[in-house]
Amino acid sequence: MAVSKGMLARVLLGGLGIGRALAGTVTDPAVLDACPGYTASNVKVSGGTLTASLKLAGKACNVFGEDIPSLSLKVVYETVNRIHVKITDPTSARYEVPESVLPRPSDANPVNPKSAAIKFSYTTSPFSFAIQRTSTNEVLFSTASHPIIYEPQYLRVKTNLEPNANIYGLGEHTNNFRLDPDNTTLTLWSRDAYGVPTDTNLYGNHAVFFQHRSTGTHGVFLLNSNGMDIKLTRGALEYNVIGGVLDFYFLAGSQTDPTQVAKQYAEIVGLPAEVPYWSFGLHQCRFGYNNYIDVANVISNYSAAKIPLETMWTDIDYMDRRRIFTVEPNYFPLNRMREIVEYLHGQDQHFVLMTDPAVGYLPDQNYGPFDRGTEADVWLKNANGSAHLGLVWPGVTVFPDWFHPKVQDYWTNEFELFYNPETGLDIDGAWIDMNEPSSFCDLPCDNPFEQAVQQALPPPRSTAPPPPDAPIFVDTPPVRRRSLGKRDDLLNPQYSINNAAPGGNLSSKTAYTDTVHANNLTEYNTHNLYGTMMSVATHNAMASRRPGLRTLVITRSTFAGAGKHVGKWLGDNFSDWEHYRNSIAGMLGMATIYQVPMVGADICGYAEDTTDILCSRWAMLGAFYPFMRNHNADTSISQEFYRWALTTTAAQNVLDIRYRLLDYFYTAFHEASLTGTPVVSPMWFKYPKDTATYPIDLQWFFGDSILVSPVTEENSTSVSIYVPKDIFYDFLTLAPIQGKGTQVQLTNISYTEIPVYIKGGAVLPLRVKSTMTTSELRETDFEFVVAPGTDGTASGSLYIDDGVSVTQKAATEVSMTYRFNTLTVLGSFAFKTGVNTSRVRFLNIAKAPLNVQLNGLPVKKQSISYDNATKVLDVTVGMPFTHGFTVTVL
Ligand SMILES: *[C@@H]1O[C@H](CO)[C@@H](O)[C@H](O)[C@H]1NC(C)=O
Ligand SMILES: *[C@@H]1O[C@H](CO)[C@@H](O)[C@H](O)[C@H]1NC(C)=O
Ligand SMILES: *[C@@H]1O[C@H](CO)[C@@H](O)[C@H](O)[C@H]1NC(C)=O
Ligand SMILES: *[C@@H]1O[C@H](CO)[C@@H](O)[C@H](O)[C@H]1NC(C)=O
Ligand SMILES: *[C@@H]1O[C@H](CO)[C@@H](O)[C@H](O)[C@H]1NC(C)=O
Ligand SMILES: *[C@@H]1O[C@H](CO)[C@@H](O)[C@H](O)[C@H]1NC(C)=O
Ligand SMILES: *[C@@H]1O[C@H](CO)[C@@H](O)[C@H](O)[C@H]1NC(C)=O
Ligand SMILES: *[C@@H]1O[C@H](CO)[C@@H](O)[C@H](O)[C@H]1NC(C)=O
Ligand SMILES: CC(=O)N[C@H]1CO[C@H](CO)[C@@H](O)[C@@H]1O
Repeated sequence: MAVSKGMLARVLLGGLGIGRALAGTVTDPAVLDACPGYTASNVKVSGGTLTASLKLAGKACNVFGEDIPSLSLKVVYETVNRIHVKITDPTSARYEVPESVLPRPSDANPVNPKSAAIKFSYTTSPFSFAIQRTSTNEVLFSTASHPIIYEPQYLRVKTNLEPNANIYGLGEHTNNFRLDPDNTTLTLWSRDAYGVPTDTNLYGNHAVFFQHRSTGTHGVFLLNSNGMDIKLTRGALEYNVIGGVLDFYFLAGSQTDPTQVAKQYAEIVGLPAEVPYWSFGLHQCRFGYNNYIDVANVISNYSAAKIPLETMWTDIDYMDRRRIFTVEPNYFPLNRMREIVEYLHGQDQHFVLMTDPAVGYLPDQNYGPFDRGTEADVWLKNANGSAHLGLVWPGVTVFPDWFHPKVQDYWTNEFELFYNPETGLDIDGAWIDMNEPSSFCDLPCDNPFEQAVQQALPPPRSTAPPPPDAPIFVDTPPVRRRSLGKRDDLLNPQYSINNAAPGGNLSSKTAYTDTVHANNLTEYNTHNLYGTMMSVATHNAMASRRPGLRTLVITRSTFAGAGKHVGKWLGDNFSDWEHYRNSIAGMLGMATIYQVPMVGADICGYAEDTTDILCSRWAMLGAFYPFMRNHNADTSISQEFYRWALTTTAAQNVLDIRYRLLDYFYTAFHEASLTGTPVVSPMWFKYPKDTATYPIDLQWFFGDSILVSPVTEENSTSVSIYVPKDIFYDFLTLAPIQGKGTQVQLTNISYTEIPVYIKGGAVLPLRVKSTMTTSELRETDFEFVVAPGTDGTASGSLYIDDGVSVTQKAATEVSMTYRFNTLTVLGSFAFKTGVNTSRVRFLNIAKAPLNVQLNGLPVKKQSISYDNATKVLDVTVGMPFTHGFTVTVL
């Protein structure tokens, strides 16, 4: 969460209004295009590696500093699908993203360019380069006629784009999933972006885009953590970067399957971490639970409403004066909180607490986390070596320096002390916020102490303390390198990125950009890495508390590669229909493109008041986010799903679907962790030739085959959806729906229903019923639903393991194939599930079968039923799920 009540008006004014006008350098394209660029010489080609020298080709234009006279170019065909193009200044050690933060794939074994799917070509004078698809010579990227500009604090590369180019990515943002190619500026600079306004920089930084054409999909990743504006103007895409080096990865993608480009991107930034099985259950949180009784009552109320609550969360409310690693002794007494955690664990439920990076600056107050960090000297420093002070929830704060060699030990130790199962709060997952890092201090922030008083930080409690001994759960039913040269102006680079923070200053509402880390790197260069580095440290601290167990860590700020360690929520949105809708694009950006698949927005909305209808619709939409959490702000009305009858029913209905699909989705997540295949995808991923799908970001695939098409307008009961030319099946009735490649108007969709279709060609592994916890779900029988595609065949897979261990001793891996009227289920059943295959349902069976065989033997008539209205054939199997089987329909 970003702001307290009193701050809101001011932040909105500063963040969205007067501030913006000052931010952002407007550059005349003609001026930049008139720069001299470079001339290539000394070109050497050896196998899949090309090197060259680049010399300034004319009079320096010095637009935002002095043009660097000579550069080195290195091009490596790293794989058949990836070309690495890197341009550096050989005379200086410019900042580059440290390998410790983002390890690079090796470029030591280049492939033969003749075997590569894409090729690099260049012109010598002026130097420009292009990437083409080898098989078709299609140009994928070309800097022709746009000179490269390379200055100490300004880099510019511009590529031509065809009209109406389909570009996706370059986030984090809340723009449409398909970016407006004619007039969009995307700014990458981590920002505590309350209300996540469109067209501004937000929390995360992922300078990668996928471009899709009916002839194929390719990707471009700029590995650079400095602040930047990426501008899409009619006919071009232009990078304006205020530091670092030009370090591009070009990905061939594929001419037929967009999934390939996602996998190729994962080869660079890393595959996503697996998360515990339970983390796909329902999570509940809010900012503004006043005391331990509130927390206990929410748990009880979910249970009474028969809505399966898997994990209870608590926001900063639990902290003593908002200091991390403390509990408020009267409102959230440790013994009572421990009782709550024990109660949850006793019922196979889970508990997560928020941890912020900023540590209260509290010398001589026996505040261990500050004293121990000071002793270890792990704080981010001002240029003169003193600890840099910010202003966050507890008042004046210091910030951990995630580059410090002792910071991991410090952080792990704090986690072990406070989150100690014996003496503290035994959390199952971690939630990390404010890690841009966010600071409330207004520039110049000369006196944060004074501002702490003005802004009333920490804020006083608004309610009286509860009785210390209130009964709870009474009637509850169970359930790196050197830094930039001195001449760089770390506070005021000449090119101003379009930072939306008040005044546009890079240091606004965050740590000063001239602060330095232990390895001498500056915040100027590494700001965009802060949240991801905290993520890694937190992941490691959790792993150290719970050796061998997978971790669930949910962060706000991310950089490329974050998904390898943590998940992410989409930040402080509003309880309104626009944010309900654009959460889908936000999720697709993270999960499909940036390889951060454990993602979701705050369901029912964070700020402002939701309504029963919005919350019902959002509960259902959010059940198809990978990470499903209801969360809201302290000044909003309560919005737990049980607050309205309508929402209770909507949540029950959709959790029934989500939980039955949980193993299907878990299998998709496992696949993602092995290959980078996205766990959710836009429609064009599945229908890459169908141009009608390219702009769609209100429908998506959850896993490989579940098409979700929510109602999108306020209080409406109808929606116009696109149904591709393919066969689908209604998830609830299982009746076939023949898509014609047209828009279809669905009407009379009640506030407790969401249209969910199965894409033909899938065999879905479902649990036969949903349950109140995911552990109980794991004891529930399976059924298989065979949904034939237009060619009459179907297939699917199922992966099951213990759900919690990093290393698995045994896993069950099953494939399901349906062809020639026979379903074949086979594989390894090494992980003992202890459950049965209850039944198999075959969809779109034209007429009642004469005979059904299980493993070649006839099935008794009473075990077969056929519904000629829906064309569903239901075959009771009732066999232990310990070995393969076949079912044949004759
Ligand atoms: C581009 O977008 C900006 C910001 O939304 C707007 O002010 C401007 O008028 C647009 N320009 C064009 C040519 O559409
Ligand atoms: C729990 O439910 C009771 C009964 O409906 C209600 O009075 C109370 O406000 C609820 N409390 C919370 C924290 O949800
Ligand atoms: C060091 O720099 C900080 C931030 O500019 C300033 O507040 C502080 O007074 C300086 N300390 C000393 C000892 O000069
Ligand atoms: C940005 O803030 C820093 C720190 O207060 C200050 O030194 C610098 O001059 C500011 N830049 C602008 C453009 O206001
Ligand atoms: C950081 O810079 C200081 C001063 O230039 C130098 O003494 C120190 O060794 C450097 N530290 C590292 C880790 O490079
Ligand atoms: C939608 O419904 C909510 C309550 O259910 C109501 O408050 C809101 O005014 C309605 N909106 C419109 C546009 O009718
Ligand atoms: C709308 O659906 C309800 C039940 O879901 C049904 O009773 C009603 O007849 C339907 N109305 C129309 C106009 O189809
Ligand atoms: C289903 O089939 C039975 C037997 O052939 C027939 O009597 C019945 O009318 C059919 N029902 C429908 C809805 O087609
Ligand atoms: C703009 C915003 O709403 N913030 C997050 C909240 O939800 C949207 C969609 O819900 C996400 O895309 C945002 O990142």
